[in-house]
Amino acid sequence: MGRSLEAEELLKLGYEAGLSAVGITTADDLFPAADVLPIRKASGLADRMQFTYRNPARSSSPTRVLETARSVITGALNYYQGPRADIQTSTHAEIARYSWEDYYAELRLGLEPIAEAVRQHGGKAQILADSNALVDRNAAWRSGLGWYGKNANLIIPGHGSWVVLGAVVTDVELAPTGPPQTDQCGACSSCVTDCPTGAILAPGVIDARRCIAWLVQADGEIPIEYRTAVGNRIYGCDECQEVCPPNRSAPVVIKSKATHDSQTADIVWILTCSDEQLLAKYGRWYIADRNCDVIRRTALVVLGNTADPADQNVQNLITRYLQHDNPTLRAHTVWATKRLGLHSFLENVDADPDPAVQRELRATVDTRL
Ligand code: B12
Repeated sequence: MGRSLEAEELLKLGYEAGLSAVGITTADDLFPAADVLPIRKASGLADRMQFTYRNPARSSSPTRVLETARSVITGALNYYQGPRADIQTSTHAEIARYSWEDYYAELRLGLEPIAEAVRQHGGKAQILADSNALVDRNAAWRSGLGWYGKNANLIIPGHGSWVVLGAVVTDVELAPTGPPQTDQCGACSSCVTDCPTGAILAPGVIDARRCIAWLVQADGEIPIEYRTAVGNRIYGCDECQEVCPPNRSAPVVIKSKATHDSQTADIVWILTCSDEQLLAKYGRWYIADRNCDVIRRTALVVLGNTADPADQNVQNLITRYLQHDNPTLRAHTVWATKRLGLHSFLENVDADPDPAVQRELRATVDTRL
């Protein structure tokens, strides 16, 4: 190994490669995540989520990523793009900002020169971007990049929480940055009061069973009591971030410009395309078991919440999905049909043998119009 690698050089490389914030922490186990993950799992707040919950001890330990790890270099990439494009039709749905484009690819490009410099000095380096190997917010928080907002997001001074987070785990010992930032939300609790489903139970505590970001990606049924709140969201939910004051003044630093087609999804297309077409377009999304019916189910909820019931395309979709092979889709279509006030379409499905569909037929639904 040549001369020793300085922390400052690595931070500089990260900034030069486009990262919005770069920091360093030790490879010690991550707290509070190591304590909090098992508690959230045991209390049910994690619902059926796997991710970092699959093996909390592993996801809280940088030395499980690299046995000889001594340091973790953390990086944040601001993906904010300013005001959203207008939703152009009643069958277009909103995609959360972090999924407009592949920001994890860009984040990785920012982390690569750091990993490369470590390797050139004879060290080992492992890049984590869009991985469940570590609790990213905890590593970034401990390296001083930002503070935990009441919405649990890491808020980075000057950038807000519109960032994706990643890391380089290395066996090189580096001077940590920091200290961890203390709360700067103060008395503001806009995210808590404006969450459409009341999913923020206490500062930093999200109940995944109510969080729309999880409800729209979890498989199975979207609980009936939250379907109206899903609104026009097909993937992710930005509400607790849109109302966050530091986020409203976030700078636009990313060079790319997401098109209308990247910011919104056409529900009619989603409900008529093949699995192959859907995965070709939205394969970057987390889709459990690559089961496209999960996305179609959410699309049916959006249809009920936003579409024009007089639209022939919408009526055709209702007719078609009331006869779908998948009972979960039929059940959600019954809900959408009632929500659109198209009750007469349900006359022929009274005898549906599926218990979930029967439950939906009996349920009371507020008609939208
Ligand atoms: C599972 C997961 C989810 C789940 C659960 C979210 C959650 N809150 O845990 C779901 C699917 C709901 C989700 C949603 C979103 N996610 Co997500 N998700 C993850 C993932 C894979 C693991 C997170 C995790 O381990 N959570 C475990 C729990 C225990 O952690 P926590 O809720 O953050 O809890 C912390 C706080 O409670 C804090 N804490 C402890 N005590 C106290 C006390 C106080 C007073 C406070 C304020 C905090 C606090 O410490 C805890 C441990 O770190 C990470 C990627 C990764 N590998 O880390 C991305 C990640 C957290 N998600 C991210 C994003 C962008 C989102 C969404 C914004 C996407 C969207 N627009 O829909 C939403 C935001 C929802 C929210 N408000 O949290 C980013 C967050 C970036 C940031 N600035 O924080 C990450 C880091 C992905 C990435 N690498 O960029 N996500």
